[in-house]
Amino acid sequence: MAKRITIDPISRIEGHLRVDVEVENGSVSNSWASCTMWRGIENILKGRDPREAWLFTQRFCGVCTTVHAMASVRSVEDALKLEIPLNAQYIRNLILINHGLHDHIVHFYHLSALDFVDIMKIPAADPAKTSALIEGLTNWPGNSKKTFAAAQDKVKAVAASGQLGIFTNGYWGHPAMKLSPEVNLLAFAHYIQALEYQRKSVQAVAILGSKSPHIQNLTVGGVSNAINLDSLATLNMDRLFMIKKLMDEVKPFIDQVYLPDVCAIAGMYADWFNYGAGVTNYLASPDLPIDSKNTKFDLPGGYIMGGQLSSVHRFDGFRDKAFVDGVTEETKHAWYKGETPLHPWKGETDPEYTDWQAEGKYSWVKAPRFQGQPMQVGPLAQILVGYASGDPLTRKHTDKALDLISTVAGHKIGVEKLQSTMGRHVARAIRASMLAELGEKHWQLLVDNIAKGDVSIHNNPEFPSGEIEGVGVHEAPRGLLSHWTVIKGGKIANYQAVVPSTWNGSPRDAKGQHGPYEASLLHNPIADPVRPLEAIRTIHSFDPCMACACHTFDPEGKAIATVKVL
Ligand code: NFE
Ligand code: MG
Repeated sequence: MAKRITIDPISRIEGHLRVDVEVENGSVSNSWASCTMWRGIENILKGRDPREAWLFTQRFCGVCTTVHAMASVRSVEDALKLEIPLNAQYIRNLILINHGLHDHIVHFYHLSALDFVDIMKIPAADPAKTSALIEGLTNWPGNSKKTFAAAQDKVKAVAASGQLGIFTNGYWGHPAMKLSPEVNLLAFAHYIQALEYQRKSVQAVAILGSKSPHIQNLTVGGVSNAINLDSLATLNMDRLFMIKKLMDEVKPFIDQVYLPDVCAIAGMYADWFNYGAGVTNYLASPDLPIDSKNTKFDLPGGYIMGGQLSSVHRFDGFRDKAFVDGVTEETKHAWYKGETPLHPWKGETDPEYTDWQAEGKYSWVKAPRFQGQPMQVGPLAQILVGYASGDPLTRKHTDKALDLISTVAGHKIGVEKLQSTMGRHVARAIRASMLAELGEKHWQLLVDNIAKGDVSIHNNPEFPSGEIEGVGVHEAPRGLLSHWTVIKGGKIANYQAVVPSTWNGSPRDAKGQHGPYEASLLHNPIADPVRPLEAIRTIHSFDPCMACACHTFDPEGKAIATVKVL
């Protein structure tokens, strides 16, 4: 007899996610992912000026605000066929890179590492042994015995107080926790250091974007960062070097701490390369354009169906025909009206709440499909598309990571193994190391372009009286983001956001096909149904953001909590 476990809310994510799993013989046999809130910002946009849509859309989320600003201006620019000055492309790219770095660091250390790291084992660690473990492997100054002893003292003080604060409700002592006290201490010391480094990346975003979250510097047509090297009030060498300094500090953290930590933990938990593959269709967008017309990119995009890396299709730009023609959203199992799959330009946002129904409607997330199939998006999709299509930067960083994981695991872990719960963590760390390298490149591109005397930052949009359609895509930290806009007489006639967590957190479609979260939970082991740590590991590996996914609040404010976790 299957036992139903409801986990509501899933915490250490953004927004409100409920997951139900049925467990039979210690393994998940059925699953549902449900987003329990809704806002309807897409409806608020109707009738508004397309030049201000980005200010609204970045309020979809409190985490990836910039990405919705970027996708929004790109959608309007696409409709207008507007070229973007090089300086504006590079400034935008630097924002996206630094935002991505902040996001990936936070996701690993603060939102998911404690699924694998048992901090309650730390008091038993020997800080000298922790330091000896990695001696000679990196030059990172934060790996001394003294640093580890200080981190251990923090944990001891918290434990002695009897009040675990933010560490209450963790699954400490769970049988699926496997690390030695020394490795737990290493990861926790880096958890504390990571707080400092994620902040540096946000600072770089804020210098260019005027603030973060919710940047202020975009325009439809470019950016508003006036460039004048002789002025104190504009983007000048002083500001540019502030950004460079921050990136120069974060890159070693990525290369010497984040990536090695993920690879070490992955090698020690190598069994997690065998669970959580779920939907093995992958979709990613090209990004970091390096020309004004958006035809050349530093990050590759495309799609892979059925896990067949040999059959990768690359997208040739933001508006690849296969992509634009292939996307629909459906609502058979989502709390919206309508049964027919709709292309986003024809999309509707018409709520119809029914309560949670296992066979009926059960989520505020729509079900996006590509060529009728559920698709997994995120760093894993991007790394697999890049690797399979021979992108040199992706290959370089991926091979380095796989070597390290294989050494720790004691057996070879190939690229195909990344199709798993652990693979999503590894892919995110690989992507971060690529972004850190590309940050240096795009900073130099910007400085060199300004040095040529080019200070152009904006091309003026002009709206025709007829109807035009645009799509704005961005490879956000959680994967492919697309904003679809229809403009009539200079006003927004329709607006739909198809967001990374909508793809991954999708409910079943009309054919009954599970979305990626749901599919990835199937066959996961569950050692203890009262403490379903393994289900949490798999869900967290996607880095869910339900605020983005449903763009909201349950009008009923209904709590159905059965299990709560850290
Ligand atoms: Ni709210 Fe987001 C990212 C976007 S995920 S975090 O990345 O877009 O749905
Ligand atoms: Mg939407």
